[in-house]
Amino acid sequence: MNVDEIVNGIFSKNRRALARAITYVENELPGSKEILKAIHSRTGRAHVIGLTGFPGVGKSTIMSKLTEEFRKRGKMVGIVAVDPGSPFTGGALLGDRLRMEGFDANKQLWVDPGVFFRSMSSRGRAGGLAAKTGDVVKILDAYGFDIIFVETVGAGQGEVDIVKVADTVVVILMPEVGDDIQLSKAGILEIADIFVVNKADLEGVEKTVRWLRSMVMMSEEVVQTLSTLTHADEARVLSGEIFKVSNHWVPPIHTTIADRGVGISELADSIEKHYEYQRKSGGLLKRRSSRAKIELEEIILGEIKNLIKKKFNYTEILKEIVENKKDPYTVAEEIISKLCYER
Ligand SMILES: Nc1nc2c(ncn2[C@@H]2O[C@H](COP(=O)(O)OP(=O)(O)OP(=O)(O)O)[C@@H](O)[C@H]2O)c(=O)[nH]1
Ligand SMILES: [Mg+2]
Repeated sequence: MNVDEIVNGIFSKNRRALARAITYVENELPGSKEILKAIHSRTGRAHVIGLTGFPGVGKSTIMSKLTEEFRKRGKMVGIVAVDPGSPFTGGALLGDRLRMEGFDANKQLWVDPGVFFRSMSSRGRAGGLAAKTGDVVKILDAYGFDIIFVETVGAGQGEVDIVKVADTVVVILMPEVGDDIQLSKAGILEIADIFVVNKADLEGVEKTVRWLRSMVMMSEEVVQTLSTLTHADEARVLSGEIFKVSNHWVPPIHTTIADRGVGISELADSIEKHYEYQRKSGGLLKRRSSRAKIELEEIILGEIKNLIKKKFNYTEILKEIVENKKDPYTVAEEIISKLCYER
C-alpha cells in the first residue's frame, strides 16, 4: 500500500488502510508526514475523550462499557490505549492486560466494524509520545469515528500531556485510593472535566466523593464565582443552579460500578453534555487552538533541528562551546542567521 492508497483507504473506511496509517505514524516511516497532511482537512469532527487515573481503577472496564453505550447511541468508536511502561504497570503489556481484564468478555468490540482498538506502547521511546498519540487520534478522526477514547494512566507529565489531546477529560478514581496529596501531585485533578469514583461497590465511596467535592469547590474558577455571591446564594451554588446560570462548567462527580455497568449511561450523558457545553461556550475552540499551537511549535522546532543537523557539524560546534572558544548564545545567533539568510 502506498501513501495515496492509504489516504484514499482511510477516506473510504478501509480498515487495513487505517491500521497501516497508524503504523506509519507510530514508527515515523517515510510518508507519514504526507498522510497527516492529506487527512488534515477531514479532522476535527470527532469528540476526543481522555480517560485517566491510577493503575487498576477501572479505566478499561469503563471504556468498554462506554463503548457499548455509545454504540447503542449510534456512534462509531475509536480507542487508543497508551501503555506508559511505568513501574506501576509491572511490565505487563497493555494489550495483554486488556484482554485479561474485560476485553475478553467484550470480544464483539474487535469484530464490530463500528469500533477500532489500538494500543500504543511508550516503552523504549524517548518522548514525543503525546504528539504521536495526537497523530493517531487524527487518523481515527479522519476515518470517521464519532467518539475517540484515549486511555492513559496519567502518572507523570508526559501522560498528562497525552490527555491534553482530549476535548473532554474524565478522571477516574476508586474509594480509598490515592487521596489528596498523591493525586494533587500527579496533576490530574486540575485537568478533569468529569470525575468518576469507580468501584462504588467497595467501602469508602462517600468519603472519596466528599473529598473530591471539596477539591472541586476549592478550584480557582469556582472560588472566583463564589466570591461574587452573597451568602444566600450558597445553597443555590451547592445545587448547581448558579453555575448553570453563570454558564460555568463544574466537573460533575459520578459514581460507577463499571464491571456491572452501573452508572455508565449517566456518565455517557455527562460526557455528551460537556461536549455540548464546550462547543457553545467556545471552550472547544480555545482548547483546540492551544493544542494546535503546541503542535505547530513542536513541528517547527523539529524541522529546525533537522536542518541544523543537515547543515552544520554539531560535534565541532559543541566542542567549541565546551572549550570556551564560543558561547552558546553567539553560536545560536550564527546558526539562526545562517538558516534564515543562506538557504
Ligand atoms: N469491585 C469492582 N471491581 C471493578 C470495577 N470495575 C472494574 N473492576 C475490576 O478492577 C480491575 C481493574 O480494571 P481495569 O478496567 O483493567 O482497570 P484499568 O484502570 O484499566 O487498569 P490499568 O490499565 O492496568 O491501569 C479488574 O479486575 C476489573 O474487573 C468495579 O466497579 N468494582
Ligand atoms: Mg486499562
